[in-house]
Amino acid sequence: MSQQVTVTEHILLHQKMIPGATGQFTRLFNELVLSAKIIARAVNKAGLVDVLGFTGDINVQGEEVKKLDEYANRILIHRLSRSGVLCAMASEENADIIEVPENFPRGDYIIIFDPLDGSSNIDVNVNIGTIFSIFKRRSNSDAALLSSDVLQKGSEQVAAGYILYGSSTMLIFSTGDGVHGFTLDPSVGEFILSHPNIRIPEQGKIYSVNEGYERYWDRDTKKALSYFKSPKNALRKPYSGRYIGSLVADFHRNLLYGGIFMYPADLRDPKKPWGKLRLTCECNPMAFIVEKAGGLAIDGLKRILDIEPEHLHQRAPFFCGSAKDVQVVQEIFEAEARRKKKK
Ligand code: FBP
Repeated sequence: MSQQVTVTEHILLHQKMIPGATGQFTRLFNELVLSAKIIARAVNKAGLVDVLGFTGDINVQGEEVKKLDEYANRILIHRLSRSGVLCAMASEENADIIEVPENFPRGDYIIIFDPLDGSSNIDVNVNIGTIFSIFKRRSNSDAALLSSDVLQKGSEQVAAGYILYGSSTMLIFSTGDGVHGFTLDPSVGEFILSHPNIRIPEQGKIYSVNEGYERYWDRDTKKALSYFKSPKNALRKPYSGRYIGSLVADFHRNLLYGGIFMYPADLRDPKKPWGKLRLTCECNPMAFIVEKAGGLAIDGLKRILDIEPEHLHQRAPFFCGSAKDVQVVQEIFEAEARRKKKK
């Protein structure tokens, strides 16, 4: 029987490699893994229990809240509070920073999460996921927590990843040294290492974007799309278009096959010309993963992980995937920026 490595073993091995490690991270990760198993159980039998449809509430994003989204959010907050190593949490579903209840010990870690990504696909049994981003507080542990502790640049993440609830449940993450994939074996209830050291192909062959919004895009974004659809691109044939509408699912496919995911800025609402995806709980963790796997993530011009967040629910244009594909997009945006400068 091949050597089966569980995620807990993997994290303990990682902990051994960190001088002065306290075990705090392992305890946090154990609660995250337990939350994933509980949410996966609800997702797997969603059609049989009352977790489909809406709760009737509207969240801080102005979106109708899905029951499974609310359930996943509750499970994560409940379990993570009990890790005893957090000083704060933040969720896509909560307007403000979530305090750790007084009656639980606290630590120096901060976790930001999107409890259930791909909410438009929840009720139709299409892949959805949970996305997480982990930081260490910067201010002194004895002092009051500062918003700058939570609003750190993505490059300061100590770990990030996602859980994909699909034909199988997978956990993909990085603590900085490589990207690793674990598959949940329901028969033993353990996440087993199935995809060690994932590397995204340098050259992609797939583009993922909601072309339904093309009319609202700027000229650079349209130019980028026509590059991927042109037989004159580096691939010498049009890329294949794939769009599931769940960031985790589209990202995961491109991570393994190579390609580019794009959620560009658009002018549907001129007051909000920066696209849909949230910098702190969607773009930053996915950018961390793709970079550790050899890819790139930009907002058109700037590296996503270098963006200084101004507020918790800030949105950013997102171009992410195989290095050569993202570089093409960056060159198009930079050429336009140079042209404008010359004017
Ligand atoms: P949620 O986290 O609310 O699901 O929003 C994010 C998301 O669903 C992404 O997973 C996906 O890539 C995108 O929105 C789909 O948006 P659109 O329907 O506009 O293409």
